[in-house]
Amino acid sequence: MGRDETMKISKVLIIGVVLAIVAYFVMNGMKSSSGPDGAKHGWFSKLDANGDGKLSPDELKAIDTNGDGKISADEAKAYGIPEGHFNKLDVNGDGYITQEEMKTYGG
Ligand SMILES: [Ca+2]
Ligand SMILES: [Ca+2]
Repeated sequence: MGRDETMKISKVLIIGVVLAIVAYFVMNGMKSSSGPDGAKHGWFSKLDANGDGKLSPDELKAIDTNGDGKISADEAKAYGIPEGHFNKLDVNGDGYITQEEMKTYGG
């Protein structure tokens, strides 16, 4: 196998990977602009940076402005989460959304 051939194959691979990445972002962009008819809401897609439908601790940090590891009603409001969603997410009703509680919503 010649050197040129190897180069050609890796070029095709790179193009394939780039196309897959572009397609992934295009699809995600369409999802978040399609409005509230999906199961997930706008703030959720905004928060779910990698688009896997779940919120990781890192993603939750975007709302947790005081860094105590849980989301208070004020932090949720500041991020644009409607009060009704907050109450639904706060499963045990202690006034905070923990990562566990977010999991039950996302998963
Ligand atoms: Ca907090
Ligand atoms: Ca709670």
